[in-house]
Amino acid sequence: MSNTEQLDILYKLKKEVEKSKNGRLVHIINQVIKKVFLEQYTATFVGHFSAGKSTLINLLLEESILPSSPVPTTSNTAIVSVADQPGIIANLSNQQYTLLNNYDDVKKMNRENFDVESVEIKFPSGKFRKG
Ligand SMILES: Nc1nc2c(ncn2[C@@H]2O[C@H](COP(=O)(O)OP(=O)(O)OP(=O)(O)O)[C@@H](O)[C@H]2O)c(=O)[nH]1
Ligand SMILES: [Mg+2]
Repeated sequence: MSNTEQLDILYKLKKEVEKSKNGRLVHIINQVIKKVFLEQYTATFVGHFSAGKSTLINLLLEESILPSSPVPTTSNTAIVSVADQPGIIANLSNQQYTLLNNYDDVKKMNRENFDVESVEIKFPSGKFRKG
C-alpha cells in the first residue's frame, strides 16, 4: 500500500473517531499520520529507570546522543531521529513545540514545570537513512 493510500485511510478513520469525542485515540491516530507522512521507521525502548535504555541506544547509534547516568535521567519520552540538520525540539502538551539549543535547556525546561510531552533529538547520520 502506498503512503497516500495509507494516509487516506488514516484520515477517514480519524474523521469517524472524532465523532466519538475519544481525544486520546484521535491523538494516537495523529501520531501515526505523522509517522506515515514522514516515512519514519520506529523502534521503541521502554524500561525501568536506569535500566540502561539510553546507553543501549547510544551503542546502537554508535554516537553518544542521549545522556546516561546512574541517577534517573530521561524524564520524558525522548525521540531520536535521523535528519539532515541537527536540532533539539521540545513538544509541549498543547500541540506547541519549541526549539532548544542544548541539553541544559532541556533540563531547565523540566525544572520550570513546563508540560513537556516529548523531546525530539535530530541528528545527521552516515549509518542510518533519514527517518
Ligand atoms: N554494569 C552495567 N551498567 C550499565 C549497563 N548499561 C547501562 N549501565 C549503566 O547504568 C546507568 C543507567 O543507564 P542509562 O542508560 O542512563 O539508563 P536509562 O534506562 O536510560 O535510565 P533513565 O533515562 O533514567 O530511564 C548508567 O550509569 C550506565 O552506565 C550494563 O549493561 N551494565
Ligand atoms: Mg535514559
